[in-house]
Formats: sequence, structure tokens, C-alpha cells
Amino acid sequence: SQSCPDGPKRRVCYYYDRGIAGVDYGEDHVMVPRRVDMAHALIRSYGLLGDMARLRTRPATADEISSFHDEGYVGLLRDVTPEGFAAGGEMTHAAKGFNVGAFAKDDRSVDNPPIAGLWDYCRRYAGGSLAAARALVSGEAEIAINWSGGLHHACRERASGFCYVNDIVVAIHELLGRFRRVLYVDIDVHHGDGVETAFIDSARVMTVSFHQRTKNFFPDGKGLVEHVGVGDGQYRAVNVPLNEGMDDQGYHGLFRPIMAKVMEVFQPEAIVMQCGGDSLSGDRLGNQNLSIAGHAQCVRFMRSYNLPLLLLGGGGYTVNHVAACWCYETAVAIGKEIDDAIPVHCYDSYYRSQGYKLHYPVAKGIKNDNTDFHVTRTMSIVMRNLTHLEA
Ligand code: TV1
Ligand code: CA
Ligand code: ZN
Repeated sequence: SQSCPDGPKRRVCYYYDRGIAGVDYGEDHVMVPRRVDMAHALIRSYGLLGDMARLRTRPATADEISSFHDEGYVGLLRDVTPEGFAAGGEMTHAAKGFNVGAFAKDDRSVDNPPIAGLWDYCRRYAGGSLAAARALVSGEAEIAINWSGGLHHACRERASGFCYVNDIVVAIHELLGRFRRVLYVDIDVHHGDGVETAFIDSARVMTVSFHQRTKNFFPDGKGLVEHVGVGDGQYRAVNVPLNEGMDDQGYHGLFRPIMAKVMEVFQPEAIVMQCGGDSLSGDRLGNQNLSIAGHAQCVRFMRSYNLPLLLLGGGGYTVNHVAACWCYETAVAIGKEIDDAIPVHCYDSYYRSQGYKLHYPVAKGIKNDNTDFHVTRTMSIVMRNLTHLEA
């Protein structure tokens, strides 16, 4: 096969469903599913669709979703409607019990609204991750991509943090049918709590999350460096908490040695990577300072191990940044250099503020609260935990 700067080109499968683009969390909600359509439009305008096979799939079924989720919760996701919820009866009560439509404490915003087309949305983004996992299982793809997936907070019987169905857990279950050990890596700025909890006592799944851990930052109280997993999963949960303002250099100073050690001690047969774009500089929710190149360097690094790789989306609340990031990471997956100049396409006005360039500049004058002391301490605790898995 043709070579490229990061070694041989890979067989890449890509999932995109335009039924997801129109999903509306509410007019001032920060989660905007249209960013996936923006990423797709960029990917198409760069001509990258010709370098990938397109995954065409049916939406996930209730049975497939129930491989992880509670049946009562799945029933609610299927039945709840904005109108039924607004009526204020039994359905409203049931929905709130599953954290759908409930107000956050001391807060008037609803993280997980009972949106129109909710069940269809869940089935489509979970169906994409499942099809992507199956393409890796069959060997049809070496890398499979679903930017509409990566909803890492959803729990067995409740919605959390804009996530209803945990497509990641469903996809990992599928991978476990073929691969003995699966590594999960989460570079979203939030802790990957739903995935960590699902596999907290599993020896076959190792979870690693890099995330912001500052006062009141969601999900509060999760993802401490001391949280390492339990039972057979002990030392197979890795948490790398960060203060605000991490830059590319500092991030990689942690990411590379930690992931190299994880690969050495765990020896996975497949890798799932949640590529949340809210760790990028200038995000509406995150306070980190990564460039697109720095974010994508994490993908490049995991890709260099030449294992079956599932790439998923996640957070990302400054839509032009996240769309540019996922387009660039698609090119990295393929192994193709793409020009910094954004081609003329339907969303190009969104990139005016960044001079129609993919690689927008990181924010200047951001304080990096990750002191050498803090980073060295975190690194040494994580590395010491990992030595427990040495053969
Ligand atoms: C509606 C309208 C909802 C405006 C939510 C930011 C909004 C947030 C909104 C928001 C917002 C959160 C909490 C409060 C728990 C609640 C996809 C007691 C301007 C993967 C999920 C973050 C991140 C949830 C998801 C968080 C992901 N932050 N405006 N809500 N507390 N919820 O803090 O990891 O990226 O912010
Ligand atoms: Ca994370
Ligand atoms: Zn996030």
C-alpha cells in the first residue's frame, strides 16, 4: 500500500448519518449536533470521502442498546416526547427519574432535554459506533470513524452530561467478542465516567481519561488520579487530572509516556479513542489550550501502534474548532496531508474569523495552571500505578 509520513496508509471506514445533523438540544443548549455535519462537509470538500469506505448501516436496535442499558430506561428513551414531557404527568416523572429533562441543582439549565426525535438520534449515533466496531471485528477496516458518537457519560439507567445512550460501551462490548483486551483512551476535556464505571472491575478493558479537574467542573468528584479500578480491574482505570490552560507541549509530556507505558503493560488488541474537541483552545466549556495539531498528535500517536482503531467524537462546543479538528483527524487516520486553506463549501462562513484556515491559532496569554510540580506529581503517581501491571 501507498506510504505516507506516518507509515503505511490504513483502510478507513467512515460513518456519517445526516439524520443526526438536524437534532436540536434546544436553542441555547451548548451541544450542537450540526457540528458533525460541518465536519462532514469539510471532509467532503477536502476530497477525503474518496479515501474511505462509507459505513452504511441501520440504526441500532433496542436489543443492541440493551446490551448495556436498563430496559426501563431504554423504554423511556423510546417513548418520551417533548409534548408528553411538557404535559407534566407520569411521563414527566419517569423521565426525571432517569435524569432526562431534570434541572441541574442550583441551575436552570437542562443538560439532557427530552428532545424531539430522541430515540431515533440515540439509535443512529449508537448504530454508527456499533457498525464501526463490527468493521474492525470483520477486518474490513483498520480504522473506523464515527464523529457523532463518543457520548461517554451515559450510565446504565440514566442520562448524564448530554449523553443518553453510551455508544462507547456498546461498541466495546462488540469488540470484546473478537479482541481479548480493548484499550479506551479519552481526550475529551471531561472525565469519561460512564465508560470507566462500566468496566471498573474488568481485566479486559483498560480505560484512560485525560480531563480537567477544577472546582465545580463536570463531573464533579470523578477522575481522581487515585481512582484506579477495583477487583480484576485494579490498575486498569487510569485518570490524568489537569488544571486549566494545558498547552500542546505539556499535554504531550504526559500523554506520550503514559500511553507508551499503558501499551507496554496492557498489550491491547484494539483501541477505542474518544476525541472530544472540548480540550481545544477556545472551547466554550473547556479551559485547555490545545491546538488542533496537538489534539491530533494524540490520534497520530495511538495510530502508530497499528492496531484496530475506533475513532469517536464527543464534546466540542466551539463548532468551527471542533469541525476543523475532526476533519484534520480524519486526514490523519487516512494518512494524508491536507492543505491549511479551507476549500469553498457550504459552511465556509463559519471559518471567516480564523482566516479560512483549518489550524486556527491557540489563545494567547492563557495562564497554564499546570505547574511542573503538578505535572511531575501526576505523572509519577500514574506511572507507579502502572508498574503494578508489569509482567
Ligand atoms: C442548556 C442550555 C444546557 C445551556 C448546559 C455546561 C446547558 C451547560 C447550557 C453545561 C451550559 C454542563 C453540569 C450542573 C451538573 C451540571 C459530550 C450541578 C454553558 C461529552 C457535559 C457537561 C459534557 C455537563 C459532555 C455540565 C461531554 N456544563 N449551558 N452543562 N451541575 N453539567 O455541570 O463530556 O463533552 O453551559
Ligand atoms: Ca477525558
Ligand atoms: Zn466533554
